[in-house]
Amino acid sequence: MNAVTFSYEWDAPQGGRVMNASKPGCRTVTSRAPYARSCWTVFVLSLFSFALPLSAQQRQKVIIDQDAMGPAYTDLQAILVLLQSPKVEPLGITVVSGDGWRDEEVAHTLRLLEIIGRPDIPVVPGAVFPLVNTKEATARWEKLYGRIRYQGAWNYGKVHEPFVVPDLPEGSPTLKPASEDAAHFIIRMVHQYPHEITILTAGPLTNLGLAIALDSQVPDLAKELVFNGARINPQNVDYKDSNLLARDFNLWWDPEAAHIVLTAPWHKITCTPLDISIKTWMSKDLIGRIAKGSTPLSRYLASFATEGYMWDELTFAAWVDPTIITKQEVLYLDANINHGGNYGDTLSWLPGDNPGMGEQPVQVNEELDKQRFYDMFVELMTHPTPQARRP
Ligand SMILES: [Ca+2]
Repeated sequence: MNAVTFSYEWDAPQGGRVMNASKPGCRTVTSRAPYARSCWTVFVLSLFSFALPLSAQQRQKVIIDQDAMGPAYTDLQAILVLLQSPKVEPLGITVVSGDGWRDEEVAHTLRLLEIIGRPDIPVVPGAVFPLVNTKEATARWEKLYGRIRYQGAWNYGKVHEPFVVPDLPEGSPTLKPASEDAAHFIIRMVHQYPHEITILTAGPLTNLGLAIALDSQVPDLAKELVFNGARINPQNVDYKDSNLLARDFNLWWDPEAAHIVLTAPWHKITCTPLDISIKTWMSKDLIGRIAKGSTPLSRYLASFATEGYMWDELTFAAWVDPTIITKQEVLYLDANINHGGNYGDTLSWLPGDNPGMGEQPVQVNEELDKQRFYDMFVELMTHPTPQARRP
């Protein structure tokens, strides 16, 4: 990726639907002349933007909400997509249980910030448990309806008690988390910067559900919501966690919170569902390209990154550079909160078919330019961390 393309990506306007990813930075035009002028303008501007770091006013404020299991892994690698982008001003990372327990995830996140030189970013502990769902209720559910293979902190990896923080392979952090809780942090930030903050979340939605329950102004005061979750109707894919077409972990772990969030009046919602995430793959080749970097981050990823779907990286990268996405569809989404056989499943409707019970239109990412995504990811993971402090 050359410097011009690189710099344009960080300055690309947000939220646009770009169907022609073969011409990065140049959206659909009606004649050759405007296209040429447009590209020349982009070229000149990009030279300046590459030379000059974005000011704090120009960077886009984000709150990163995540079940931040590590080391590396999709959760922390997605956080890195944002922290490595010069266009992003991270206000804080709010952590929720999901893939792991909150306190272990907080420790992994703090250690990562130490490694990349961003100890200034607050790490804010959030919900340890879902609002209603429990491990015991899930065990009862399985007696009736069958096995649920992936249950995050309840059955994945080295299972331990919720508040235990085991020794971390990447080393234990000396940094401490914020004393505020995630819900109140989110509320405080959206009031401090009304309509400026993009909330990007790629874990269970408990923190956001709690924030909205405490203060119903949160969705209106945020600029937009970007989330990973839902499972619409994946086709022709080799993904076998279950044969049920509608179960996705982030919605399933806390369906009630997901229902609160998905029926709240956000100004804009963008979803990266399971369907598109499983078209990506963190391959050995990709890890090898990152390992050639010479930064503390690239060395960290060389040590700890593993092969797998790039669920959360794609979710956040598609917001940083929307031209990665080549097809979107507007759907209305919710989580099933009936405590029967479909508890926690994704509910989805075409516009006009939705029941009108508060569900919101969601821009659902459906197709991507994989090579563009992979190249962007390698570039982000190997260049120096913006705003990094060195001891
Ligand atoms: Ca996640």
